[in-house]
Formats: sequence, C-alpha cells, structure tokens
Amino acid sequence: MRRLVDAAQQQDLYFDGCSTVVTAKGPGGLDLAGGMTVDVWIAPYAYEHGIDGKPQARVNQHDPGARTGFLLGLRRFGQIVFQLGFGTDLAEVTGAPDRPAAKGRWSHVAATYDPPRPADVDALPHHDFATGDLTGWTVVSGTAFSDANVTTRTDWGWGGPFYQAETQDDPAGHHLWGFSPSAGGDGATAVLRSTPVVLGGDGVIDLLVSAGDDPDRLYAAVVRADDGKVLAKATGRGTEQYRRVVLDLSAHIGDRIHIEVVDRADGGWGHINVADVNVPVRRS
Ligand SMILES: [Ca+2]
Repeated sequence: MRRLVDAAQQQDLYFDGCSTVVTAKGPGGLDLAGGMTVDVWIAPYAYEHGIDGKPQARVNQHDPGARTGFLLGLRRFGQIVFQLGFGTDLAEVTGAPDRPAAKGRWSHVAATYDPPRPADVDALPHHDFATGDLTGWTVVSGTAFSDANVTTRTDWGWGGPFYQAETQDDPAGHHLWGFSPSAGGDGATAVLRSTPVVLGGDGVIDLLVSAGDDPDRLYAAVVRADDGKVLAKATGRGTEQYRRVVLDLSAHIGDRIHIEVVDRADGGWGHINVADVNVPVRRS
C-alpha cells in the first residue's frame, strides 16, 4: 500500500506471506568465506506436503543442480530447514521436529552459517579466565581490575543473566566483571593487558563485551604491541549482558598484538566487562 497525495491508498504490491511469490534481484554470487545470515518472517497457513520430498522455500537464491546458493524454508509438518550449497556438497540443517513453524502466526526465522575457523593456530593464553583469576593478564595501571573481578556469577545482584560463555575450555563460565564494590566500584579505573601474541590464521578476533557505553574511556581493544596503536576496539551497550563482538584484523596478520581492557571512566556505568577472548595466534 502507499498513500497518494489526495490521501487515497493505492495497492502496489500484494503479498500475503504464504501463497505469493516475489522475485527480486539478489545480491549476486554468494561469498561464503565470510559467512552469511538470512532471516525471514513467515506465517504458514498450512504445512505443505512438498513435491518429491523437496523443502518448500520461503526465501531462496539457489541452483539445486549446481548445488549452489541457499534456501530457507519448511519441510513436511512445518519443520524449518536451511540448505547451503558448496558446489560439491549441499549442507542442510533442520529445526527440531517438535518445534515446527507456528501455523497462522508470524514467526521470525533466521539461519546463520559461520565458516570453519583456521585450525592451525593457538589460542590466546588464558583467553577465558578459566583459572578463576588474572593469570596470564597484567594490570598495567589502576585498581579496577584484580583477581576478585574474575567470577562465574551469572547475575549481578538485581537482575541477570550476564550470558557469559561456557565453553569446553571454561565450562564454569568465568568472566571479567569490571565492577567490584570492594575495589571502588565504578569509581575505580585501570588498564589490563593480555600476553602479547602474533596474530595468525584469518586474523579475525571475537570476544564478549558488556557494561558501560563509552568508546573513549571504556573498551576492550586490540593493540599493536610494537607502537601501542589501537587497531580495533569495542565498548559496552549500557547493559551487563554480554554481546559477541567480531573484529576483522586480517590486515594485521603477522603483527604482534595484545588485548587491552581499559576503564578510564569513574561515573555511573563506569566499568567494562570482558569474556571469552578468541584470538587466532600464529604458532611459533
Ligand atoms: Ca571505572
């Protein structure tokens, strides 16, 4: 619908979300090396049987014969399916059979493909604070960060959860909560630094960050060790809940870097939290 100058409405496009096909020029060839996410709102009024067992596409740009492109759709009984073609292989993941797309109700469905990470790299030492203290990290200045900030707490006292990572390396879910009432709370400041490493692999670093939103004074940064230049950084979003930040430093593969956690803020929300810092480290 669009509203004309005289306030009348004119229908330009009819789309009921179930029986209408809309064709649009796609983004062209898919480059799966960087991963992809596709999402769609769907409201099936019925579960279709499907022809020859093929999924019913809801959004797709694919060539089944060439095994290229993607398809996000439904199988029988409303089971959600995502297919991705790699030329030689067709990968498929399906939703749980007992969790079909709801009939007659709009649902948001998203599928993400993360390409395999390089395997011939090491991890940043103590990247997840699994020892329960600041082993492997150095307090460069200030008092805001100490062993007391490394915690497995899932809530901060009046809410939660943090949603920190619980990984194979750190099943207990340790994280660096930058707020410590016994060390001055938000008023304290400090700089914390990881072990220096040589960036390897694909040069893509990811980590969890949360708390104060102040890119100048509260951040986790990738710093070039030789000259202290900040190559990339991320601040919080004014919530204690972690979010995953991905930093593409492929232009700096081979550089010696360290991770720096910086708190130069002393007012409300004057702290920064960090967890699960994943750096592809070149093997020496
Ligand atoms: Ca502070």
